[in-house]
Amino acid sequence: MRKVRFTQQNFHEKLSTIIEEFPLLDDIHPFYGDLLHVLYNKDHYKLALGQINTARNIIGKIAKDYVRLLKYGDCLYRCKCLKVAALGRMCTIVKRIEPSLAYLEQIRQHMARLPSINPNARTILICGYPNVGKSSFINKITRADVDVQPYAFTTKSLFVGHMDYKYLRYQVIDTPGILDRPFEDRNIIEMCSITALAHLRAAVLFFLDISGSCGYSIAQQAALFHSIKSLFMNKPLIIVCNKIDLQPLDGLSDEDMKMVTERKTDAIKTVVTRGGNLTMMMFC
Ligand SMILES: Nc1nc2c(ncn2[C@@H]2O[C@H](COP(=O)(O)OP(=O)(O)OP(=O)(O)O)[C@@H](O)[C@H]2O)c(=O)[nH]1
Ligand SMILES: [Mg+2]
Repeated sequence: MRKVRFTQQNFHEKLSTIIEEFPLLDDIHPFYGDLLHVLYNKDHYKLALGQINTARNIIGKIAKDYVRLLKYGDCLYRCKCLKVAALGRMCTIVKRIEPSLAYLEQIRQHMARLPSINPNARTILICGYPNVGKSSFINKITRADVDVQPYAFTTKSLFVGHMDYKYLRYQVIDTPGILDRPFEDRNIIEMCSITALAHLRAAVLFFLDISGSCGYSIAQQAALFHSIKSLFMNKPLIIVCNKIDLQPLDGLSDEDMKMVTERKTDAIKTVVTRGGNLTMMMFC
């Protein structure tokens, strides 16, 4: 009886630790809740945890039943058989939840690598089309070391860096590029950025590559601005015109200039940068 109870307690402790230590999606900050949903799908996650909970209960029931039978066991041989059967059934239950355990382990490892973003800290969020120079900028102003490459979707997840300015600490978040396309077509990488924009109370820097060397025209970038404008609501917004070394602002065609300056009405400021250099020149 002691062996059966001991095994049940062991399984109970181990499985309870797993259930308790995985965050409950409804209890955590909506930013993390949504991010986990985007990355792993809420339903799969809940289902896996639910299966572990069920296994824990079944093991408890098996132990209770067999301990009762053992109490009335009439000979040692019979008791031994009952013990073997009890342990065997418990092991079968655990073997059955193996795929759920493997899935949760995968999520655990991935979660551990997520950046530690504090949703309540003073935050600057860098967003825009792919390849416009967002990561170059965060690398300049913080000690973050985000990969910079001359092609789109170099950044595939959120990155965080910190900087101090006038004795205040700022959390700076670099997001993957977003393409202007319908919401349903967006991939997981883009949805990370959308989640950050939707949930974090942050000052938003919207990057525009005015030289077009990113492979997208100013018109395309302006269209993206319009389609995600609702996510900027109630947030300080700054339009950053980047890569002015390749294309000075005054050299822009009238049409493009109009598109850049139109954004002014939405933004509190428009600034220009070169090579992520912080000597920003304000032109509005
Ligand atoms: N000439 C010039 N090139 C720049 C400037 N800023 C960034 N670049 C270049 O633009 C390319 C893309 O830069 P990234 O910082 O990786 O752009 P990103 O927006 O983070 O791109 P994704 O992560 O793919 O969304 C790199 O080759 C940079 O060297 C700039 O001010 N001037
Ligand atoms: Mg990047």
